[in-house]
Amino acid sequence: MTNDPTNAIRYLAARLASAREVAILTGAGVSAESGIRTFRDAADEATRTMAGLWKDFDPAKLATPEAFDADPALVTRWYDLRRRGCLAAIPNAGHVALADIQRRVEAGGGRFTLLTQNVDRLHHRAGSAGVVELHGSIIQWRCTLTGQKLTPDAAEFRALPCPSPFDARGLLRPDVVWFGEMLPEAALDAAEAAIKSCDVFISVGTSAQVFPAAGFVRAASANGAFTAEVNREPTPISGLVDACLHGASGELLPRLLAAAWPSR
Ligand code: BV8
Repeated sequence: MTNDPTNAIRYLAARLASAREVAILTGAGVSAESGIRTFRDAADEATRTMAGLWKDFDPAKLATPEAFDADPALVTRWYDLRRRGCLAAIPNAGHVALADIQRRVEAGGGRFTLLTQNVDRLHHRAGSAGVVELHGSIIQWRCTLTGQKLTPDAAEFRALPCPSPFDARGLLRPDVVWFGEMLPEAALDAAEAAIKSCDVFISVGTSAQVFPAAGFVRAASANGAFTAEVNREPTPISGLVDACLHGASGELLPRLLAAAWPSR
């Protein structure tokens, strides 16, 4: 395992350029440079807008079915604030580099899977294709009774909680996976397939604390994949991976792309 970003970039780039199948897992850190608050970092200038709500509440407590049942208005308000922040955010250089890496791998006949824990859909807007949303999407909401989905416009919700247009007895909830809820089966199947067959697995911008996603690197490594981490600070998987790039993904991912595919 190497720690120096420059050497590690060269080391990982060589693997990436010759990979048959690449799987990349992303977390909230990838969207931090787009001004979207991460879950476990201290509030900083870029995300001051949301610090108010975050300052007083523990996301892990609000991101649960129990919190919604207990106070649907508060949870709806928190998610609607985050939703509008995500809609206003712009994909950053890290998102764009990941979309470019996918195009390069696929142009060379390789397979590429992007697994994201993020719910902001910035990967989609940056041009990534076939994104696997492990924890759903905050842009889409669904009826608590019928499960029917809709995408609200960018305006603030007028009523808190929001009545469901599909069934007057229901409410609208964000189409995300809360703690204690199962991940979508199709997403888990896609993750399992990628982890089994990839020869390069990269974890980007995640504290590797939320399962089952936090276990993916270990599983990929056990299946023989070359594993790497791109993260601002060390995490519980830093000692496990073959290459560690510590720094901002918005800076490191474009460097990795350029090193793997020097501009032709
Ligand atoms: C499940 C959607 C089976 C909502 C999220 C008790 C009962 C039930 C389950 C459990 C339980 N105890 C434990 C569990 C399992 C639980 C879990 O893992 N808990 C943890 C806290 C221990 N998991 C679940 O419940 C999952 N479901 O297991 O189902 C089951 C069912 C019933 C009973 C038993 C089992 C569901 C998990 C999904 C939860 N939903 N999000 C929402 O968004 O509000 S999770 C949430 O955390 C986000 O998705 C987020 O992405 C994810 C992980 O966090 P990170 O992405 O890693 O973000 P974080 O802030 O932590 O870290 C950011 C990192 O980026 C940092 O390291 C930072 O240094 C770095 N960084 C910052 N800036 C940059 C950067 N890196 C690079 N560049 C930068 N610029």
